[in-house]
Amino acid sequence: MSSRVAAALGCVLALVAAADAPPSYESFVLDTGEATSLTVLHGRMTGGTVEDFAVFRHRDQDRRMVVYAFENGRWRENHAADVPDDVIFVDMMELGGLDRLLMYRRGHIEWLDPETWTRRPLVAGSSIYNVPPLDVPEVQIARDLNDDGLDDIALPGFDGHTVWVQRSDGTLSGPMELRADHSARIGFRSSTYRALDIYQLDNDGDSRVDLAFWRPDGMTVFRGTETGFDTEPVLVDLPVPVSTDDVTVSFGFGGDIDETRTMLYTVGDMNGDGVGDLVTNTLEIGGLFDQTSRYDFYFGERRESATVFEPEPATSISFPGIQGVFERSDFDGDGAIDFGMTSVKLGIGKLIAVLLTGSVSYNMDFYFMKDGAYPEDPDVRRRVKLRLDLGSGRVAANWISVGDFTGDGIKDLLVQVDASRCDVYPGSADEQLFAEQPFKVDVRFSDQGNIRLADLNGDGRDDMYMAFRLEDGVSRRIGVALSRSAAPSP
Ligand SMILES: [Ca+2]
Ligand SMILES: [Ca+2]
Ligand SMILES: [Ca+2]
Ligand SMILES: [Ca+2]
Repeated sequence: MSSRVAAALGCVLALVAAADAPPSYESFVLDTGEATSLTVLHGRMTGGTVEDFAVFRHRDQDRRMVVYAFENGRWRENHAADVPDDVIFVDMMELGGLDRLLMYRRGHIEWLDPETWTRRPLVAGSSIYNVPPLDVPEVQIARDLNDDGLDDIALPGFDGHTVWVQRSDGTLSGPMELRADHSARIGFRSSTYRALDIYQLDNDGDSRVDLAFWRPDGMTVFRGTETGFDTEPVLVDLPVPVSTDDVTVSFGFGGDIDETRTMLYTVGDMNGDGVGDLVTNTLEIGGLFDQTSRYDFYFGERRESATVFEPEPATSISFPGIQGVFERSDFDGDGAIDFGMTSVKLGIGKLIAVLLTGSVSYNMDFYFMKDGAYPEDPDVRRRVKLRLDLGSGRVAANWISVGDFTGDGIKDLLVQVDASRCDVYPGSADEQLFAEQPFKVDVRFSDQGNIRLADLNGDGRDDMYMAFRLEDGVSRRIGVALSRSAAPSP
């Protein structure tokens, strides 16, 4: 073998090895001090190649913010300041190609200019949130309403939303008032207002996104226009009566707990035909160990520039127990939405097993839509264990999520094993959905927190972070696992 061929072969082998090497992550911990509450936003505010964290914390009467920037391979405090007394909530928005930290004070949306760390006015608008709370909450007002790839603003008010649409030059349109009845509702057992959810569908079939809001007798729909949204709504009937309130179920022995509740789960195109569909979620409770949860799909049909729904659902995802959606996306790329559900069946046997072993297993079920229907049984089922500390009653949750950790565009499954380890099952793009064997990622998290995914360093692979509490109950940390672009050479 000539040395040239050997060199080329070596090069090829190195490439193969690099492709097969498990993606590696580098772990960090940010010490965010003692706090009663922590709000964590991220965005590219200070420049550089990695997004910054904007962390807000409160303790007693103190509200502080710290911006952490990633410089020279480590995180450091770039800016720290008191949060002004009049700030009611915060959010992050991409505007004109830059990430801007929005701060809402009564009657005004402002943004924090990272050049001077002073607030600058953006737009004026009133909200149901009009008193600064003790903490600094995130309220998501920035989102892409018309699906053109640019963040817009929807500010919830008492009688609807005020909407600003971002134009292609990075400026905002004038305010549009989308008035919907019951746009604010009183939270159960609390006096906090909660804005109505915003649903997106193309109701009239002109290829523009329309915005829909639930009302007791149907939906209020605002038509998308060339410059924003028509403020004169149309009413759309729903095939079944649904509520949008959170289900609160109390289990009691001896009492009558037979109950059936149907809620609006979402509105949007599920089967990929371009027409919005309706999804409801029904929980039937026949007793303590007798629940059925079901998602019903009513496919929309377009008639005379309007969307109508058949009275009967076209397909359902049903489970004899409790189930909830943890992922909703098109896994196999055929245009129809697929579901990842967590499910658990309660029963005496299961409760005894919990007491004996201190752990309970639940299912991760994946349902693929094929020919306009979901299967009766899940296409793929994985079992995950949940550990319970029977002494403290605390649940050490295995966090599960779906993201792209390998950067190949196929979704991978993330399962948190414990505070220092996550398993990633690479997406296999076949009927197995995920590889049998995971690769391990060392993390510095807690086993009692939620892992958040975002591509912080912009390399096409999801990074992870988790805000958590230490054992003392007040010290807070943020664990970060950043994808490493190349495996370190041996
Ligand atoms: Ca937009
Ligand atoms: Ca559809
Ligand atoms: Ca699909
Ligand atoms: Ca990344």
